[in-house]
Amino acid sequence: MTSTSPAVDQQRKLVTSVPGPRSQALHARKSAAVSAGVGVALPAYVERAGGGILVDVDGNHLIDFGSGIAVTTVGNAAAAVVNGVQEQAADFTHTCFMITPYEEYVAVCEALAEVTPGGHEKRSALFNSGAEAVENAVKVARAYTGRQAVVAFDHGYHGRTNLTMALTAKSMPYKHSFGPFANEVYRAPMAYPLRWPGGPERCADEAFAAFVDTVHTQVGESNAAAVVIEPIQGEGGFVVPPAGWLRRVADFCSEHGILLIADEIQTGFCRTGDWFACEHEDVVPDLVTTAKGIAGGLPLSALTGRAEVMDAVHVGGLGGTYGGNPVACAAALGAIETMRSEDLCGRAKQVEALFTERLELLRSKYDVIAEVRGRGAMLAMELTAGAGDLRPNPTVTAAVNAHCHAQGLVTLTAGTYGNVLRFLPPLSSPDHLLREGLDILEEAFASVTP
Ligand code: PLZ
Repeated sequence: MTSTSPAVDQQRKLVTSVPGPRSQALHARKSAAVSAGVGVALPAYVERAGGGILVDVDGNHLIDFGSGIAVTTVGNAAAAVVNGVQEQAADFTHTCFMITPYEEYVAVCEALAEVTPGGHEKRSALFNSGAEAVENAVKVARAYTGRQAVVAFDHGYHGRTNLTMALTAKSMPYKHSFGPFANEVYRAPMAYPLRWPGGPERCADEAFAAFVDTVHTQVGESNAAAVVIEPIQGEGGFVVPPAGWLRRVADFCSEHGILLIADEIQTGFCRTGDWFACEHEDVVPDLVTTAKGIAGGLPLSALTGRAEVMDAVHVGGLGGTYGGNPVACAAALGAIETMRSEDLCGRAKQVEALFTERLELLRSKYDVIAEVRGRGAMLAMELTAGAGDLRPNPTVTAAVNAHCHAQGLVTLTAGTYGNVLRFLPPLSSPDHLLREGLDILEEAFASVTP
């Protein structure tokens, strides 16, 4: 356990069913007050959290394998984040950086220049959500290149705003009934080894050829402003492209003056065992979008890129009332400091070793588990019909997930077909909770598979 979470007892404890009566009462209020469009995966209402535990209003201590979708990488209510937030909130909560600026915004941009891939000169701009960072990446790429088209990938996820819905691949629940979508967005096949028609061995070559073909025939190289890619896909099911594929995409982009936008919103900030997932592939993107793990739970996102690209925008072209809010910036400075001082990249690699051994054991036992994949503390298993039949198995996925929830383990699903269980534990979680969570997962498979 890290030093960031002393307050919450680091033990799983179930004192009621999950969700318990108080959570159920709150959920009834939720249904009467909150739009039905806002779904809830596990209606256990949280009161406190820290280390690897979420405490609900009934007093249940749940093991967290989700980090609020890869956000609380440094742990919930991490000490440096809490201190930064408290001090900053007492000093001032808002001025609007575009009106009267403050040091914390500049300091976050300096930190981003240090930790993002590449030693070149960089500039950043700060926003509130991941989707907003992606939207601004497209704006900057268009302004710099004077071109309009943007290429995204099958199974990709980039947000819920109009432009990012267009970039996101999956219809239900993200796009269904919400069109029309922004135009000049094109989609290329993703290098998805398990599901590549020619098989995993041919995936790298054939997927690269298909990408080149899409750009050449459907877009035209000279019309393409940017290619937007998650180096490991998040919502799409933790799809890890074959080694070398991203490098080839990057080289193709630079050959044709197309900017490479790496969406590291889910993969960034130590999650995969490196500061950013592109590093593993030795790829230096022109623009990087970050959010989630950046500020330990406060809403903050960033766009970081080559100085000449980021500075190509006219003065006043980027901004927003709250972008780079001082309290969120103070939280980010605390979170980044914690990642450094506690070597959370190293911790993510330990988590990978601990999980991979257990998940592979499960895969050898249950043939519905077609693949274990991911990197660092971003790991997943894809469930299929079994015995070489790759038809997606969302039914067993949902049953395993529900069993985990009832036992006090917060797991998440993902994937275009809803057949991926994904694991994103906070890097502040002690080993004994990770092991206990994996025990519960094992019981879940034993109880739901015939
Ligand atoms: N890009 C790669 O993972 C957010 C979304 C969950 P926002 N992923 C979780 C949901 O159902 O809304 C995400 C991401 C990648 C962009 C985003 C968007 O980030 O902060 O949710 O806007």
